[in-house]
Amino acid sequence: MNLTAPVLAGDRLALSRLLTQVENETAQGYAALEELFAHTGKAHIIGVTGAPGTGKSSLVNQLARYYRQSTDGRSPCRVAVIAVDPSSPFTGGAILGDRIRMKDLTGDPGVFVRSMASRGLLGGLARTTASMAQIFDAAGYEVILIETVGAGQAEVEIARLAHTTLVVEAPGMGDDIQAIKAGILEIADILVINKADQPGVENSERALRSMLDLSHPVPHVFKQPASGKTIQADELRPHPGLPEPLPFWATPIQRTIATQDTGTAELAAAIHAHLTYLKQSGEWVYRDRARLQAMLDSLLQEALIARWRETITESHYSDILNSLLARRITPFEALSSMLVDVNARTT
Ligand SMILES: Nc1nc2c(ncn2[C@@H]2O[C@H](COP(=O)(O)OP(=O)(O)OP(=O)(O)O)[C@@H](O)[C@H]2O)c(=O)[nH]1
Ligand SMILES: [Mg+2]
Repeated sequence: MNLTAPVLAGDRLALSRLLTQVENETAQGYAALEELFAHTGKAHIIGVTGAPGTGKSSLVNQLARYYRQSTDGRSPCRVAVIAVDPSSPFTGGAILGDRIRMKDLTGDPGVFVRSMASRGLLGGLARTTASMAQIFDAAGYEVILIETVGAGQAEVEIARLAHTTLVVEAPGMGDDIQAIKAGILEIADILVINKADQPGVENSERALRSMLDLSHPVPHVFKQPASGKTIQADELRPHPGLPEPLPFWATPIQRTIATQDTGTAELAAAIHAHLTYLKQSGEWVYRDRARLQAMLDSLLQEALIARWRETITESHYSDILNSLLARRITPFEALSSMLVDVNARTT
């Protein structure tokens, strides 16, 4: 059954089924992603990451509620939430907890909450999350909130998918340097100190601010691996008539108390300011391009490796591995002999 038409028409059951197909990497799921691709590129993808228990789900709940209200003359947005649970052994109960934390949102037809456990995912967390975000985007959800725990490689990859990344801290969560050690500050567009009702807020803010002062904004440069040419951000500016891009985005620190809905509007304002920055500076287009390039490169890599593996027998491959193991040849010698094999076959 083709699910793309009902998904585009706003059918929630079809959407739910399609998300499952994509999660299971079925052929129908892939086909639907292809069909929906032209409808993507509109949603504002917001990543919410941080250490366990800092209040990410509570915050996502408040933000979603905020976007559902029509304040400041804006009409309510349709909001999708993807809650990713990458470290199941430690946060086994997280998904159940999220259901409770986000119960305010159930029953609202303009909100769709989807939890995803990484266990058993075939294609990797980042890719599945990206595909799900694409579906929500095509289905007309203007805001997509993605919650991830921790600071691992998966979170950094998911942050790359987001237009705006919130890193959530809480006062007194042991060492504030924890997050910084993991390099998570580098991915933050907005730093949130949640649980601002608890002691130690000033200390956390001071520590974070001094870390921010130490970091320097980096100019945006994209590499084109194929040609080896580097594209300067300037060459990609979408409209020559746009105002000069702001030199950089200065990461703000926002305090919130998610359990009391304090600071939500201010946080939403900071998110909106970041969106405006992305659009006006042309960075929106750069990030879209970088994201699509990463997707294309990984597809290319997989396809080329698969094609190459077809040209070489398992026994030949293991002979070469054995020669490597015995130090009879070097890795580069192995590589060139294998590539010679391919060339001999294709010419
Ligand atoms: N005092 C206080 N408690 C909060 C605040 N925000 C969240 N909490 C509580 O902190 C606990 C964890 O909140 P969650 O929203 O589940 O945190 P999380 O970061 O999503 O947790 P994981 O997904 O398990 O990493 C819950 O008991 C919340 O009620 C806050 O601003 N102040
Ligand atoms: Mg959570």
